Amino acid sequence: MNLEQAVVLIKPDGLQRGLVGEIISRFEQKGLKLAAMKMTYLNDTLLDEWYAHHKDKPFFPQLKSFMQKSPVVAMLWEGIECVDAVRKLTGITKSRAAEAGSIRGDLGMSQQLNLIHASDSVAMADKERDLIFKPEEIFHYQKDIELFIYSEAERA
Ligand code: FUP
Repeated sequence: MNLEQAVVLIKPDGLQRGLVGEIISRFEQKGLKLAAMKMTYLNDTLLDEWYAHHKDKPFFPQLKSFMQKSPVVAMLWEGIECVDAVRKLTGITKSRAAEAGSIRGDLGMSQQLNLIHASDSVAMADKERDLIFKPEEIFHYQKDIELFIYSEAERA
């Protein structure tokens, strides 16, 4: 079983627009398992690490300032090939061009105010999980419904 975890942040625009419940529902309804969730402020040091690959881009200062406009809701979702599944639910970066049916495609118009962040690889997910969650904030529990979410072969 290729169990993965993916970090999702509901960004300040998602929180301010009252879309927290709607966004969580999308991941719940998909059949993913919630392993951690909290509200937090993202400080400068964390954002420099988080977006290290964007630090020389012209939009970086604005992106950082936007991400600090309010708290964010940080979540860790778990499932088989979860990173890819979460990215598909998220949609492409520019919300107004994102696929209908995706969170960004259904709920947003902006490229920067694009509602959520989603880990883009397993390696990034691991890095982001360690940056945002303490080990004791991550929960390991049985979810019996998984018998009806994955086949026996997939769960083996
Ligand atoms: P994504 O993985 O879809 O969140 O997108 P990227 O890693 O390419 O970009 C990270 C964030 O930078 C985006 F969510 C929004 C912001 N961004 C801009 O503000 N302007 C740009 O031109 C590109 C990205």
